[in-house]
Amino acid sequence: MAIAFSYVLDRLTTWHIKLCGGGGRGAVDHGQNAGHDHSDHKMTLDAEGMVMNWNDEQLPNVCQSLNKEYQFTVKAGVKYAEPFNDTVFGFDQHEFYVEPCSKVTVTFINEDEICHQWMMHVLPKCICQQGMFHREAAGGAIKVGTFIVPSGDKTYLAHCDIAQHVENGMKSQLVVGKGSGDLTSIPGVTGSIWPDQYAVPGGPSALLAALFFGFFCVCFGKEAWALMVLRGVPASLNRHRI
Ligand SMILES: [Cu+2]
Repeated sequence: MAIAFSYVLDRLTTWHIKLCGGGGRGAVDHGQNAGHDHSDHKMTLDAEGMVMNWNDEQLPNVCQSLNKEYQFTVKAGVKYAEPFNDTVFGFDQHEFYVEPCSKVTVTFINEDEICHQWMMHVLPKCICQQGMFHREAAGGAIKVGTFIVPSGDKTYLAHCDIAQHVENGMKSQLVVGKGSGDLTSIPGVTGSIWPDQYAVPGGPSALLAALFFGFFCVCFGKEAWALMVLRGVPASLNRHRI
């Protein structure tokens, strides 16, 4: 029985890794990262993703009682990156404000066909194992998870941890109390540290010349091209005079 259960768990894990890009460019093989062994995390895992280190009851010692409860819905998908330069992946919202000592439930909806995540680090370990709340949803899946925020004012990064997703826009900030300042490169909130460059070879004058040439060709069509050839512009194409 134990062997059968182990085999099923192994197949399910392998399926999940394949489904979510494990082992490739987007690998999140936590078990093999030095110092990041998550094998003892509290975790639910199925074909649609996983929820890790949820907490819906353990308050920090300094919190006398639960302050408030919040319900957020977060959508993930490449279409949410469209309004922002320098991004490829995105969330539909990038800021969340909560009071300290509060319970936060996030419904995470993945609208893409690839796997996405919504996770936070550096939470106190007394209320969250390894200080990390983590959620992953396969393409088209929905995952719900709950955690409790600490008593202090702090701004936390909430992001997708798949390779190149956070670097390309899949990040947001959760502000507890007054927060500790905006994080960098949050789409729609703070500017990018390394904005993409869209330089035109030759500078603005070359761009104006190209636009003028295009306008000229559109307005005069074949006549313009024939005139250029007969006038020797460009000279290398001027073979019709021979
Ligand atoms: Cu992602």
